[in-house]
Amino acid sequence: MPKSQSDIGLIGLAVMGQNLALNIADHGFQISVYNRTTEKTDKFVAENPHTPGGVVGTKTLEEFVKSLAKPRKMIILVQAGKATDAVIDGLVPLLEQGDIVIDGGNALWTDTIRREKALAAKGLRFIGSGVSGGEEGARFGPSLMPGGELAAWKELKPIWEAVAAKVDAKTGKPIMGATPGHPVTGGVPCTTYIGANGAGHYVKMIHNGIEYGDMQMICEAYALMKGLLGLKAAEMGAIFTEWNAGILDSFLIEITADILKQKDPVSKKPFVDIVLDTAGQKGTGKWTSTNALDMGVPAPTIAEAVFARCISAIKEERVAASKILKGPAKKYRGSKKALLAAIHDALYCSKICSYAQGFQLMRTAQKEYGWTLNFGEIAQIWRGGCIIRAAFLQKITEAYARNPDLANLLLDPYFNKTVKKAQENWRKVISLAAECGVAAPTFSSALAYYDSYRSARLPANLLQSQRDYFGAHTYERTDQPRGKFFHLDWPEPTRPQIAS
Ligand code: 2AM
Repeated sequence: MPKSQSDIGLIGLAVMGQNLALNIADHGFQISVYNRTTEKTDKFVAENPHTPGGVVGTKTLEEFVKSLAKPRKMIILVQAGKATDAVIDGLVPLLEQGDIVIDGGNALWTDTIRREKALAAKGLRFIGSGVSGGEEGARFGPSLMPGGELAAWKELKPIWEAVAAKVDAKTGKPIMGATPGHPVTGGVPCTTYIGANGAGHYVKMIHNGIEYGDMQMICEAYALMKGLLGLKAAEMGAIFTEWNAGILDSFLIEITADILKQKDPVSKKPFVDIVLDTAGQKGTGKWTSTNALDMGVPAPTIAEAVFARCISAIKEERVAASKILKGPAKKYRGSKKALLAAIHDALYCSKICSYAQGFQLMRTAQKEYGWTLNFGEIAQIWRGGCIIRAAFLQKITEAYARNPDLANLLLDPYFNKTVKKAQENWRKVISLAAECGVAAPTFSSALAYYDSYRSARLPANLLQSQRDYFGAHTYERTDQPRGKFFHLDWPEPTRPQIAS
């Protein structure tokens, strides 16, 4: 028997919206759905008549709003940006004080801050929730990163905790095996209150930046195996499967193993070998990198991952350049086993640096935006459901449990020890990559980050001298307290005379 009013509503029935709606209904919540194009709503409702909670189709926003129990809760899952604003503008006149609008799209966090403020002024509550895990995650358990008013979150919490991915309380590993109508129950939900206004969408953006890094780092491991050892796709697939049983155990390593073993159904060649080497992007990695530049926080590895996609995109130019620009002829002739172990370690060390950068960004952003982020919990809710889910995140949670004010992940005893032990291998890989002409931008940038971060003295003394020389930008002295600025009266530059 359907309830007279639904527990929650959802606007936007593209694949993510449909899957999240079905996930919610599978947990016994009645959900009203609305889509701008009504045919999509009708089709969706007709195709899903037996969900445990029930799906109620509505044809107008008025009908949609009226169908919801108060205080109304409604999720918007439309394209980020203008479409989200258009839907909010349509909803606002129909809502009442205390109603809760939840944006589950990939919104820019500053948009979420703006929207939360505008709705709060009207007595409405707004939650910006990151939803990660792609279509599969939305259907059977995503990682959910909600930000907004705490009281509003408490109203949403039972639904968000029910539909989120679950991890085993003891091992921290994702609990899999959900099927339509039979969701996973029990376990620890991969959602927690992140913070006020845009905090959830900010943390989702950082998740995506880290995801860019993880993906590119795996690609570099692949490029090195191929370029230095000449391995074939299937062989590399087997190596990734092996790696997935260790500390690199993660969704991205697992799918990489599957991909490398996959044959192209048309040519019967390894699937990866027929895929064109140009990568697209939707912008969240760029947002992360732009934000790093804006805040002055070093996140070079994440930015390199974005640039790696950019350079991949100029395929024709690269093909032309490949005929003109020559690299070294040197080949690797050492032990295959030793090099594979070294690539493994280089990948793990680079990954640690990339995550260190992501967490540094969040650490600075919380000061900038007045949030109090719980880094251990953030790592915890990324253990299941999302694209970067990995055993390694447990190590991050443990690091922040040891020290919630940890300045940098690298300083945690576990990560410090790991990098100390593995760095010889990491350096060997970077040298070989350079000597043999295999590009490894994120591996190399991560090592430069590590070496810079552990340097008590960088060459910026010379840089600041240059600035003082040409622009009187002043400098601080090593023999004086910080914050005291000096300027040297430099001799007139003796520029070479240009012959007239
Ligand atoms: P549609 O099916 O009517 O195109 C992803 O594109 C989802 O966002 C779709 O459900 C789409 O609805 C919806 N959408 C895109 N722009 C929209 C807008 N301006 N107003 C309402 N929904 C929109």
